[in-house]
Amino acid sequence: MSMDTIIAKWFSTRDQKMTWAISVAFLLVFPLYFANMASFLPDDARVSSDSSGKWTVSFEESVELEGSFSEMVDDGHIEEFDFSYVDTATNLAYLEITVSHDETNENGVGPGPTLGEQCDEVSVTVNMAGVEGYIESDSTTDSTSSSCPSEQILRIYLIHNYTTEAHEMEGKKSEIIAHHSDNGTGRGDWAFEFELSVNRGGPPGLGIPDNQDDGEIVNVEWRLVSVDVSVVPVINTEV
Ligand SMILES: [Ca+2]
Ligand SMILES: [Ca+2]
Repeated sequence: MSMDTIIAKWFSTRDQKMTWAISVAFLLVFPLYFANMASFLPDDARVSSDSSGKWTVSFEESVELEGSFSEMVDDGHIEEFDFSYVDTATNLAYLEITVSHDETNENGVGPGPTLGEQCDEVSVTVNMAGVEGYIESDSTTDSTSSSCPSEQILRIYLIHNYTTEAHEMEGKKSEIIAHHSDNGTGRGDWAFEFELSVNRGGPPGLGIPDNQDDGEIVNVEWRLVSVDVSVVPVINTEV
């Protein structure tokens, strides 16, 4: 079949000619329309990918740094720990420190069972001097416990009103992402310390010596957590 025959076949009827005419018209009009779309809109309308709307906001956490250790801490002794974090590509959510201890080594005087043992006291303090900002109102930077078994959880937040529950928000996508941003906080040198005070119990009665207690094992777990924020439209209200 020659090219002339093919063309003659394509344009053989009035309907086919009409179809071709409309197709060619659209091919010409669409690029012109999209190239000049802004000029077809009212003066106060904006063509933007950041229009207002209703969004579902959800979160996925990742651990950026973590560690754990146990220390035998003597009475009145202060243990220190520190680490640095400077990566600005992540969106940091919080640092969580869990400090736990129990009473494991208090002994009665002489042979026989321990009487009236007392839980030792552990205090934790996070030093924020070397860190670039945090959310003071929601964060816990110090804690003390003498109730065994003891677990103290401290969180220092780097995002305002942080939550991992998915929720809906209205506004511009860029504003919602900014609302859940760390804004550069949390970078720098993190440091915290914990201190132990021995509590010695003992049998009741005057003149009877207290139990022996050589301190305590303190367990520390810490993790620096980042969050990816997903913002998906609920109702598209773009102009
Ligand atoms: Ca004790
Ligand atoms: Ca002890």
